[in-house]
Amino acid sequence: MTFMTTAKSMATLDAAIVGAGFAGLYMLHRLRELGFSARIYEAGSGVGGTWYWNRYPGARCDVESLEYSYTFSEELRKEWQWTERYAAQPEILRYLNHVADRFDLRRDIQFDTKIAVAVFNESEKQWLIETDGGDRVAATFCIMATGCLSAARVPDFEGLEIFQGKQYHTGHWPHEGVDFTGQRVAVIGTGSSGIQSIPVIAGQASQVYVFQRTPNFSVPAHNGPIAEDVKQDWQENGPKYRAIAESTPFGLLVQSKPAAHSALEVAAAERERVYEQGWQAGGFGMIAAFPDIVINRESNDTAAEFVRNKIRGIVRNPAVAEMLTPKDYPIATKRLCIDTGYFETYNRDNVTLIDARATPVEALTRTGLRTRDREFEVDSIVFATGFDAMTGALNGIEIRGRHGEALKEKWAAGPRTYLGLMAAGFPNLFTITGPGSPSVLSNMALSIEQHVEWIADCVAHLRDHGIATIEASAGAENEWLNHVNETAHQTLFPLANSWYMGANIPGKPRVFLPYIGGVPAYRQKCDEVAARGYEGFVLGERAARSPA
Ligand code: NA7
Repeated sequence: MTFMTTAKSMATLDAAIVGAGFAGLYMLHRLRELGFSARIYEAGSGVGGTWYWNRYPGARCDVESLEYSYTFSEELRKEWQWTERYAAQPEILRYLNHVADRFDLRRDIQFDTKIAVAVFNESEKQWLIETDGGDRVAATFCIMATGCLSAARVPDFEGLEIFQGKQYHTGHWPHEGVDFTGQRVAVIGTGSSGIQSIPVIAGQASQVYVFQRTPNFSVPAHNGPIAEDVKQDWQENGPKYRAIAESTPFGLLVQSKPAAHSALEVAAAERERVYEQGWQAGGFGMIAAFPDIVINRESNDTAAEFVRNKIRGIVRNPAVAEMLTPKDYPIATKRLCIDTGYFETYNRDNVTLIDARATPVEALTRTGLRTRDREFEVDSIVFATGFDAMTGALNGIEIRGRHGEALKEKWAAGPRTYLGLMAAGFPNLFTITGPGSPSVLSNMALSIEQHVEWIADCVAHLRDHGIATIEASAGAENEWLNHVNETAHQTLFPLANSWYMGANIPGKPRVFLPYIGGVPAYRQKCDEVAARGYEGFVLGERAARSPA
């Protein structure tokens, strides 16, 4: 489908924002504060993005609640009280609803609306946007707040339509919840979503069959209530902690005190002590202990072996423990999972682990599913099979820039952006936490705030200087892409078949999608670019009409 009408009869906006998650909500607020007219288009019936859709049992953020928060408003920061160290999905969704209400955002959000087409009109210098319901809008700026993990994916199994039981994808979980009591349940996939949901499902179901293609490294969350003194400390020092987090590679406080030396420079006993301390503390601390864990294979092996031994110590059946033990990729190069009782779940009598690499799921049947070896009769199938990460949601929209070029075509060999913010040939189209930015390799809340503020400052600059368009120059885009790739290849990340590499989607180009140069270097680059009059961007003609 291609946009055919002219802009004449359409509503016009300064900015159309796609998505009402963490990013879209703040973008709307920020633009409104600057006096722009803006509207969010959101596929769901409510705000929340990831936290609206991912309602599977056990869903939690793997970044600590106190850090996974907006910091742009002191009032908001002071009035909101997180209850748990790692907030569960309902609490995060409540938070985002609170934000939407507090800043009166809903009146500029159109729910139940997917953007189908966005085409840049060269003569008007506007984006012409069409929704799945046929609504049309013209906007000077189109801002994609579409999320990095929002295009849920069910593998292309034969028989999906003939299975008579219930099927669920963790990323599209029914709002009313699912009671698995007494059921036989198949769970396919052991990434974060599988690892979080399997213990909860196993507590209800009569029998759970877990189909594992690749075992994952996982460390305990040690979740629990946040102590009053910790809350108090954050009330007083929250901004200070955010500033410290911003100085760390992944924007996480837990990285603020890494050892100054390689994991290999300490005696084995000391290393073990450090890892044990991290394990006992819970969360990402264990792999943040030494600075070279994701750079040096030998260092990485020491951390990986520590976790492997933990798995062997927890899981009673040695054959099952071996199956659960990752061996063919470095720890943390697939996203490290943070769990509550995951490996312990395999000590239950009602949980069976199936090696879906040795015996892949071949097809769904009327009563369950079939591998090469045997059939499994089940009442429900849970697809914890992940997402077309970072590019899936964008490629799901027909986006056309100058000369009708499709973004999907431009990105056929992998996404090309400058700073993960803009793509050459697509003027006035911004991607919040787009490919080529730290995004999923950072605390998303922190990176979203940085992007939103950069984009808001940028469009205000254009308005104030009467400039109609901004776009990445082809040269800057090339240089950035090379830098993103070179930086990734200085690490161990490309060694894993991860969604960071696009490896989970058949046919997807195998390139490293986020930027791993670290939050501080990235922020500095963005700030410098802006301070030098948007270096690397082409600022277009004077506006025919001034936005706002
Ligand atoms: P992930 O991390 O992409 O995990 C998906 C899982 O599904 C993973 O174990 C895959 O195995 C598995 N998978 C995918 N396709 C198949 C087939 N055909 N057969 C068997 N198993 C399959 O998605 P999540 O939703 O768990 O987590 C996404 C992110 O959300 C997470 O990293 C956090 O950042 C939050 P594979 O490893 O590809 O062999």
